[in-house]
Amino acid sequence: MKDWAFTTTIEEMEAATNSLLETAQKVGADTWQQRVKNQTPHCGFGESGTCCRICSMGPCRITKKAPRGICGCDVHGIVGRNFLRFTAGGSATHSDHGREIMHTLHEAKEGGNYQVKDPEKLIRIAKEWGVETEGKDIYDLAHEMSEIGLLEYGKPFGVQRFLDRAPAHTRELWQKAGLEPRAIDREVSTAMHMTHMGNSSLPEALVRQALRCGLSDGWGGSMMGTEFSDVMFGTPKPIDTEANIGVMEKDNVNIVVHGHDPSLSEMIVYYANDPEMIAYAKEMGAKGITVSGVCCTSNEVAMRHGIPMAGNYLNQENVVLTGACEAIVVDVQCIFPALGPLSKCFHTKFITTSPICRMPDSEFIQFSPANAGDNAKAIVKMAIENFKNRNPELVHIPNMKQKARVGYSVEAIVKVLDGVANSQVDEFGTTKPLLECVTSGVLRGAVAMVGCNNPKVRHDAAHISLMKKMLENDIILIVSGCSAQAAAKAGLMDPVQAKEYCGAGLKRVCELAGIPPVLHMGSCVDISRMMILASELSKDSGIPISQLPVVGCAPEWMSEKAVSIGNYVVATGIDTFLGIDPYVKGSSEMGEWLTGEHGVKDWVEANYTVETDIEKLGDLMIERIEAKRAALGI
Ligand code: BF8
Ligand code: SF4
Repeated sequence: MKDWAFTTTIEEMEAATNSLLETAQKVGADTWQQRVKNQTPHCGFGESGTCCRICSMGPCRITKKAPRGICGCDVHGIVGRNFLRFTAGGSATHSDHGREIMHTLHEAKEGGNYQVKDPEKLIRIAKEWGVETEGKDIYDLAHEMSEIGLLEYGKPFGVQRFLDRAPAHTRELWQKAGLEPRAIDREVSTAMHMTHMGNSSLPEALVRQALRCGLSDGWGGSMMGTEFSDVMFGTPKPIDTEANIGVMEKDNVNIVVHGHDPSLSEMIVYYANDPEMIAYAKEMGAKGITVSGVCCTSNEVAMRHGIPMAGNYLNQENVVLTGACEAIVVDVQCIFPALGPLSKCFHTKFITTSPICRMPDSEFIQFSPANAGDNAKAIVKMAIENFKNRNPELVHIPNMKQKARVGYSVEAIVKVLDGVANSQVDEFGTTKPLLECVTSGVLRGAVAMVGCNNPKVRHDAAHISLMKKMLENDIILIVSGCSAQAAAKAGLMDPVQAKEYCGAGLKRVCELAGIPPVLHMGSCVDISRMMILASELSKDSGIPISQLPVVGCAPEWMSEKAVSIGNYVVATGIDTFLGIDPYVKGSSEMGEWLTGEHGVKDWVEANYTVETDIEKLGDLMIERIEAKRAALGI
C-alpha cells in the first residue's frame, strides 16, 4: 500500500465543508445537503426510466400490472425514448456552447475584446477544412472560418467536417452503422422528432440515434467549442496553479467565476488584473483581487492563465458560505438556482450574464462580444465596491489547498512526452513516445476520467479512490471537468508529490517528462481533445481505437451532457465505465443494447459498463485494460 500522506483526503474536505455548513445554519441558509434529504427516496419509476410523459394521455408508468402505456408503448420503448431525449439535451447544450464560441470568433478583431491568440492553429484547421489561407488577413480568415463552422449546425447535406480527423477504421464503422452525424442541430431535432408520441419505440433505432446525436456533440459542437476557444484564447500549455477552497483570500476582493463559456471569464480575469482595478480595490480596503473558479469555466481559465480552482460542482455553495465572496459571476450550465437565495444570506452579488441562464434573485448583466469589456469592468468594480459590505463575523475560509499543474492539451501532451522512451528527434509531433511507454509496459494503459459530482456518491470519493487505484497500477489518467478538479483539490496534480503515489513505471514517466500522473485536459467540451488524442494514438500505431488499452470513466456523473459524452466516447470505440445508472435499468433490452456483447458493441467495438460499487468499477477497468493488452500481445 502506498502512503498517501501528502494528499488532501475526502475526510479533510468533508470537515472543511462541515465547518461551512455551520455558517449556513447560523444564517438560516438552505444547502444541497439538506435538499438531498428532502428529496430522498427518489421516485422508482423515474430512476429506472419507466415513466413516460411525452404526451398528455399519460404520465404512464410501467408495472407488472400495467406493462404498456396507454398508446401501447412497452417498457423498452419508454426507457429508450427517455435515454435518447437525455442525450439530445446534452448534445444541444454542448453544441450551443460551441456555437456561441463561433459567434464570438465572428466578432474578433485586432485590438478588440476578442482576438486571435493562436493564428497557427486557425490556419491549421483552415487547411484541414480546405479553406484558402495564403495571403489572407488573419481576421478575415477567422470570420470566414466562423461562418463555415456555424453552417455545420444547419447544413442541409453532408456530415460533420471534423469526422475526417478520425482513423479510417472508425470512419468505416460509423458509415456502416449509419452513425455519421449530419448537421448538429439536425441530430438534436431528429432525436426530438423520433421521440415524439407515435414515433420510434424500437430500442435499436433509439440507441442508434443516441450515438449519432452524441457524435454530433463530440465530433461537432464540442470540438468546435474547444478548437476555436484555443484559437481565440490560446492553446493550453502546462501551467502551475492551486486548487481547493483555500485559494480564496480573506483580505482580497474575491470574485468567483462559474459556468462553462470562457468568453465571460477571460474578460473578468483581464480586468481583475488591471492595475487601475487593483488600485481601486486597495482604496476600498482590500489588499488585492482574487479571481477563482468553480466548474468548467474554472478549468478554462486555470488551463490558460493559472487562475486557481476553488472547487467543483458540489462545492459551488461553499464559495458563498465562506462569507468572503464579493461576487459569483456565472455564464451557462451546472449553476444551482440555489445560488440566488443563498447569496441573499450574505453580502455576495450573484451575477447572471447569459440569456440562456436566467435565475431569480440574481443581477442580470447581459454579456455580448460587443459589450464584454465594459460589462466585465463594471462587474469587477461592483465586486470591489461590495468588499466593505462583508460581515466579518461570517468570514471563514477553510485553510485547504494543493498545488496543481494543468494545461495538457493534445499539443502539450505530445510535446512533453517527446523526450520520454528514447524516441528519435524526428518523431517530434507524434504520439509515438506515449505509445512506446504503453507497448513496453512502462505504462499499462490510460483512463479518461471525466464528469461531474452527484450526491448519490460521496462527494469526490469515487473520482479520487479510482484515480489512486489506477496510479498504483501504472495507469496514466487524462481528466477533465469536475473530475479534474477533484484530482487537483486532492493533490494528485502536484507535479512534485503526486508521482510518489504511482507504480514504478508511471513514476519514471512522470520524472522524465516532468508531468503529474493525472493530466488536466480541460473542461467537459474538451473531452473532444481526448477523442483527438485517441485518434492520433490509433493512427500512429495502426491499432484500432477499440483495441488500445484505454477506457473512459464517469463515476459521479449527473448531467445530460455526460450522457451525450458517454455516447460519443463509446461510439469512438472507447469502453466506458459509469458509476451511476443512466435511468435504463427498467429495460433489459436497453441494458443489452448499451452494455451487452451484441448491442452497440457490434457497431462500434465498444460498450458501457454500469457498476455502482466503485471498488468493483475500478477492478473492472483494470481487467479491461489488461485484457486489451493481452489481446495485442503486449
Ligand atoms: O461540463 S463535469 S458538473 S461543470 S457537466 Fe457540470 Fe458535470 Fe462539472 Fe462542466 Ni461537465
Ligand atoms: Fe403514455 Fe404513450 Fe403518451 Fe407516453 S406516449 S405518455 S406511454 S400514452
